[in-house]
Amino acid sequence: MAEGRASDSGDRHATPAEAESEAQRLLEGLLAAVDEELPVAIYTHDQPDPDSIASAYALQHLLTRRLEVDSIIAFGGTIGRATNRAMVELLGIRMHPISTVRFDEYGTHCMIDTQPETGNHSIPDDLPIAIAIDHHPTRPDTRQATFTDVRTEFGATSTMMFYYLKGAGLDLPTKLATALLIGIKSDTRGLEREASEADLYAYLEIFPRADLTLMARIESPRIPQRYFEAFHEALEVSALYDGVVVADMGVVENPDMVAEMADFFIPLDGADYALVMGRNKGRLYLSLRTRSDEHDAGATIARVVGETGTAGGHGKMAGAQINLDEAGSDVGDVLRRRFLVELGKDPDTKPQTLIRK
Ligand SMILES: [Mn+2]
Repeated sequence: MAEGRASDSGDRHATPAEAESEAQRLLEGLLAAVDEELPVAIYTHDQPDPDSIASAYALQHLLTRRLEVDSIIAFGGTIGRATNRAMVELLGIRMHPISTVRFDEYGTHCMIDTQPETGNHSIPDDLPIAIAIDHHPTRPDTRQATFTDVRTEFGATSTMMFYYLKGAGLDLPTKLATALLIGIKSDTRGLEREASEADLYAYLEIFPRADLTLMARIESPRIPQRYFEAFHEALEVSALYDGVVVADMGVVENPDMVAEMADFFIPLDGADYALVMGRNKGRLYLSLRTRSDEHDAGATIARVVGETGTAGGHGKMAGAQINLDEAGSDVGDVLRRRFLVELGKDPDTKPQTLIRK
């Protein structure tokens, strides 16, 4: 195994027994980090995905049932993907835009599926974080939360939360079970990507408790027309460079579209990497997917953006953001070239267009 891949699939060996005993051991520390006098705020990363939504919902349930504290779930950016919106609406999960949160009304600030220094959230830098639970690699410079649980051997934070709920002896209400199932399923792409035995076991145990009809409606939502337009644009600008799809979509209506297109391109026959870029509200968003073990997605995208932005992710999927005020107008091209060099490709390769006119 190559160096610098400590976080990827080779390490995903968590067993259900380990996961369960570890959750039991950590549970009291988690609960002790909560100020029971005031409501709790739980923050997901920006453009929350099903795993972050489900795990925030699970943390809310745990705190309600064990401590009887009130809590809110807050997110930055937008809930863009139709399936994520359907998840929130059909499961009745209340999510507050972080811009509406008055931080001083909450006694405990929790981050879930993200960490302080990742740059993929909208939490003020000086906010004291009591609880951070995540499965992405720990940032070397992560500010310490009172309680931190970062374990990269799990394919989903939803899996970690499942074991906390189990460790606390709590039942899984149907909607929460449905949310967690979708969370695990989507972060591991149906248990195929970076899933450990503990993820699989959690999935199997949650499965009979979930509402599968509701899950199907969430996973196959109605799609707005503008989505098809964005799709069309992404196809038109996409190019194939020696096993690498690159698509710079220009301005996108919501940043989630960038990740969605990266997911769309990666199954392409002959492609091992898909990098999609899009601009929204002064920021450039990048999303990388890989099908190869040769380059770790998280480490690669971090090197591509370097000091110019923030990056995060793991073995097979990663994202980054750059502030466009600090970048040149040719930033898309610069990043594309740097990315190809990172992969050991010639940046001057003439690309094939994906769609023949
Ligand atoms: Mn996740």
